[in-house]
Amino acid sequence: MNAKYDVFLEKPKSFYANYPRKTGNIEITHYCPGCGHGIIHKYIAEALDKLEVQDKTILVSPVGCSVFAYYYFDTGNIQAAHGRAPAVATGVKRSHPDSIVISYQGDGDLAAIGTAEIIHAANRGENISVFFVNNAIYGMTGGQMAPTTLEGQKTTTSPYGRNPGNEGFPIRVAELLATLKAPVYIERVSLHDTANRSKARKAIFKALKNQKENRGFSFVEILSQCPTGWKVDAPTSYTWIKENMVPYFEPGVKLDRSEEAPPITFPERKWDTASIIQNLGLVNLDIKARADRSAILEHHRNPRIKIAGFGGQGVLTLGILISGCGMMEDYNVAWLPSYGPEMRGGTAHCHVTVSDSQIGSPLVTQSTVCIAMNKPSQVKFEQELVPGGLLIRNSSMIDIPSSRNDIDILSVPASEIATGLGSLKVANMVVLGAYLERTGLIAFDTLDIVLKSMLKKASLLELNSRAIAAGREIARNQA
Ligand SMILES: Cc1ncc(C[n+]2csc(CCOP(=O)(O)OP(=O)(O)O)c2C)c(N)n1
Ligand code: SF4
Repeated sequence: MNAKYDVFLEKPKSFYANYPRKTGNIEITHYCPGCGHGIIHKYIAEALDKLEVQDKTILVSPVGCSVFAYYYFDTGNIQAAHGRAPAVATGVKRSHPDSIVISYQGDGDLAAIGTAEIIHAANRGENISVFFVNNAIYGMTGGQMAPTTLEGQKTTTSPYGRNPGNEGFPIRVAELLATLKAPVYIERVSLHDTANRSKARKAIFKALKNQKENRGFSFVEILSQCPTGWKVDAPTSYTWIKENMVPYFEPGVKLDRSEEAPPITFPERKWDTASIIQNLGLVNLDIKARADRSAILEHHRNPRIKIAGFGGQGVLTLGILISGCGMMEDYNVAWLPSYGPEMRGGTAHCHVTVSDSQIGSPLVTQSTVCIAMNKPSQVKFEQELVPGGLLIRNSSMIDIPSSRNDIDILSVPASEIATGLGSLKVANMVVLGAYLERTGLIAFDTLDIVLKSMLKKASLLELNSRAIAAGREIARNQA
C-alpha cells in the first residue's frame, strides 16, 4: 500500500467510531446522499488529526442540516441558536484561549439571521476558524431562498426565480468580510471536482493551523452541493455548482495575512472581586469577605434561585440585590433576567446563582430556591424545585396551597406587609428579609452596605430596612 493514500482512506480519529442515532443504522450520517456537508466534515476531521488538536477542539454547530454535527465529531461540541455560532465561539475561545474553536454554519444561518454575528466576530478578529457552507438554499427547512440564492434561482420561496429587484442580490460573504481590517485569512473554495476539493481540504487545514498558531480570524466559504434542495441528482449537483455558482461566487483567496500577522497575545485578565466592583463603578464599597460561613446549613449553601412574579414587583431587582450581596461576600454569582416585552404587568423572572465554586451556566433549571411573588409563578416554578428545596411564596397573592409535599415552604404575606408599611413596592424586600433570615446566606451587614449604595434617599432606605425587618420576623415565627 502506498502510505500517501493510506492517510486519505483512513477514517479520521476525530470522528466517532460510529454514529448511533434513533434510526438505528450506526454507520451512516443523517445527510442526504450526495450532500456536501459530509465531505466538509471529513476535511475538518482530517485536519484536526493532522494538527493533533482533537482533544482541545470545540465545534460549535449551527441550526440547519448540520445541526447534528455533534453526532460525528469526537471533540467538544456545542449547538448554538440560529445564527449565533460566531458569538458562542467567541465566548468559548475567550474563556479557553488554548482550545481550537470552530464555527460551522450554513448560508441561512450565517448570512441571514446571523449576519451581525459573523461580521462582528470577523471585525474583532476573533481567533476562531469559521467554515461557511454555501449551498445557495435553506436545505433543512425544505429549500427556501437564502441570501446566497442566485439570481433567477427557483426555490420554494422564489418560485419564479430570485428577482434582485424584489429580493436583493446574492451576497458574496467572503468578499464582504475581506473588506475588514481584522481577519487574517479568507478563501472561497468549491467541492465540484477533485482539483477544487483538494483546494478545499487545504484551505480548511490552513484555517485551523492559523488558529493553532494564534494568528487570528480565518474564514473558508465552501460552495457545497445540496442535491435535495436543488432537486437534482448527485452527479448533476457538481455540474450545477460549476455552471451556476462558480461564475458568481468566484473561488480563490480573498485575503491572506496569515504569515505577516503576528501571533495574538492575550492580555492577562484579572477577575478578582475588587477589580469587578471597581469596574462597575462601585468604588466606595467596602469589600468584606466573610471568613466564616460555617453556620449556613448545607442545603442552603450554593443556592440556585428562581425568582418570579409580575413585572413591576421588583423581581429582577431582588435578583440583582442577592447577586450584589453575594459578590460583596466574595461568592461567585450569576444573574440572568427573563421578561416579556410589556413595560408593566407582564411576567418576569430571573435566575440567580450564588456559589463557592465557579458557575458553568447562569441558567437555573433545577432550582434549590423558588421565590414566587404571585400565583402563576408558584404553579409554574415550584415544579422545578429539587426535593428538599425552599419555596418562598407571597401568600398575599397566592390563594392556593403548594402542590409539593417534599419541599420546605415559607409563606410570607409580602404584599400586605409592604402595603401596611406604606408602599407595595417593597414586597420584594419583605421576601428578601425572610429568605436571608431562613438561610443565613448573606450577612445583614452586607445587605445594609449594598442597599446604601443603591438607595441614596434616607426615607427610601428606611422603608426598605423596615420591610426587610418585617420579613425576618415572619421567617423567625415560622422557624
Ligand atoms: C430562530 C429560528 N428561525 C428559523 C428557524 C428555521 N430554520 C431551521 S434551519 C434554517 C435554515 C437552514 O439553512 P442553512 O443555514 O442554509 O443550512 P443548510 O440546512 O442548508 O445546511 C431555518 C430558517 C429556526 N430553527 N430558528
Ligand atoms: S437538504 Fe441539502 S444540505 Fe441538507 S442534508 Fe440534504 S443535501 Fe445536504
